[in-house]
Amino acid sequence: MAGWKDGGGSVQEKYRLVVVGGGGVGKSALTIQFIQSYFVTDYDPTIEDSYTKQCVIDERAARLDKIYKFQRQILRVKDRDEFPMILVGNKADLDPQRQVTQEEGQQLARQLKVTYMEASAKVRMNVDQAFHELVRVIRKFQEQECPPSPEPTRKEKDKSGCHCVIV
Ligand SMILES: Nc1nc2c(ncn2[C@@H]2O[C@H](COP(=O)(O)OP(=O)(O)OP(=O)(O)O)[C@@H](O)[C@H]2O)c(=O)[nH]1
Ligand SMILES: [Mg+2]
Repeated sequence: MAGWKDGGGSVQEKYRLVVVGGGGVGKSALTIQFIQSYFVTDYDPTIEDSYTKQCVIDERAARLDKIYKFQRQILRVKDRDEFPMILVGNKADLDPQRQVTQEEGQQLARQLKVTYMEASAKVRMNVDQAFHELVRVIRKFQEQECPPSPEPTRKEKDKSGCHCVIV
């Protein structure tokens, strides 16, 4: 997280969120629904994308073992045993064609020690909530890691990192 001051003199927090998951699970659709509030029906596989959105939060599936691999890789790259993540099961509007039950999703999330949410980019269900929840998880993690000090050093301010949401 990096902090900067806007024109009004108040400090705004900046979070870098990453959406990872298998091809076609709806990572772009969820992100575009969150940022631009519309549903992309076409499937155009992403090579690389990034988006920016300002918002105020609280005033201030394919095979499951796919997911283990993502978490392991993120923890390895971050060189940590824990990192802020949530697990999101997208395409909840396609309930009759469900391949992963809610219970399986919840069980996996318990094993990964992360929050589980079901969402739908199509009907805009739990889209904002998923991204907002991730920011809350990051905030909690950062408070535990480094309780706020009155004057962070420049070096501390520059320690911005990525925080992940898994689909
Ligand atoms: N019914 C339904 N379709 C969805 C939903 N989210 C995405 N889709 C569709 O699924 C397809 C793939 O969505 P993308 O968002 O492009 O998938 P992606 O995870 O970004 O895929 P890659 O970039 O290849 O990794 C598109 O045709 C979307 O319209 C959803 O919540 N419900
Ligand atoms: Mg994509």
